[in-house]
Amino acid sequence: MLRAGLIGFASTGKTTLFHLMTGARDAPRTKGDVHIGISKVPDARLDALTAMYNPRKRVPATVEFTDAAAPVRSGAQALVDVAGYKNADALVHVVRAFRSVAVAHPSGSIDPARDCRAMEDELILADLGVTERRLERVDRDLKKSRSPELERERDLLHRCRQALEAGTPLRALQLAGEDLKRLRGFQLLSAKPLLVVINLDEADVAGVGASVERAAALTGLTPFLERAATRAVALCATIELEIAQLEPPDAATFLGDLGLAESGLDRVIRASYDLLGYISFFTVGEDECRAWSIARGTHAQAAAGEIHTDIQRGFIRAEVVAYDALIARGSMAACREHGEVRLEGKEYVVQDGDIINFRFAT
Ligand SMILES: Nc1nc2c(ncn2[C@@H]2O[C@H](COP(=O)(O)OP(=O)(O)OP(=O)(O)O)[C@@H](O)[C@H]2O)c(=O)[nH]1
Ligand SMILES: [Mg+2]
Repeated sequence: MLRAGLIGFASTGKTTLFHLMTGARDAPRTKGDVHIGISKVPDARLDALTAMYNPRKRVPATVEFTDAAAPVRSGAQALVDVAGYKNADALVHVVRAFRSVAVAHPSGSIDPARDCRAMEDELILADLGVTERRLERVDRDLKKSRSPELERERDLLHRCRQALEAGTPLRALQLAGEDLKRLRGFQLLSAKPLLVVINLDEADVAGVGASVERAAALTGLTPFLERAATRAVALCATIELEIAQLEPPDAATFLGDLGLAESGLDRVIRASYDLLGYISFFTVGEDECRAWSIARGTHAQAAAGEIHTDIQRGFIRAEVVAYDALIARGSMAACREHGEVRLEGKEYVVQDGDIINFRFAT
């Protein structure tokens, strides 16, 4: 499951977006609280597979969202120790571009570019603190006993500190292999892929549509968004929330009137998947049709581990058929007849849309 933490200054629309994404309809959240909700990933392919198998259960992939009230003074520092942020795969920065005079802006004016830079500084500052503390600990440990792993960790921490001091978020560091894994282990906020959600004004939605370029130009965010590992989605959270409460045909009409092909929920989820390089594979049967999310490039055996560690451990083979082939042939049996069900080993790189039956020994 993909985990995303919503961040942003006070009253930018984080909780509104949280409601949109998770469908949570409960009482207003109290300040200082952290809330976690689950969003079901909309997936037309899972719909088609469900229609084919008519299973007892349809289980979509899920994204877990964490929403905390904006830390008023302590900034991102307050998020450093919150599990939902520390463990997040990505951060979603909700930036206020809506103008409503009814909602006060803590900085007194609407300026999305300023807020994006300020949030970046907050993340960097918070990471600098964590990096310093970690470095002190590693140095202390190294005095007691030398180990090559600790030395590599220290070198990487030095690199992180250098980048942070220069005002560079760690997600912009070009790391690979073990260092990338180590960096993830540090759980630093600026190292996480960042999705910027531009919370548009109601009056701007029709002109912008789903175009991030137009939204960025309108809100002065173009230079900021040209950075690496940063993607954006433009939507108006309050309008999207209204639309989400309509019956599907009405919702489609409303979206169409605004020049939108997809709901805000769909766009935020898809952008998150793209940002993280996540893909889906499916397991099918009469009992259950289910979508699973994995990072692009994941091998079959590791993908099996998403389902159950026993399947990963006892992995023998993966029976794989491409989604398009299954839909074109109309059934698994027809795919088998035409030799379209492949037997793959543990090193097979799972492709987006693969339908997999894992064979394993218990
Ligand atoms: N006009 C307008 N108002 C919005 C929009 N999104 C949110 N708001 C309003 O702004 C106020 C704050 O929204 P929230 O979603 O609670 O913001 P938040 O970021 O969770 O705020 P904190 O948790 O207090 O930091 C509410 O009154 C929302 O109705 C929007 O797109 N347009
Ligand atoms: Mg809130």
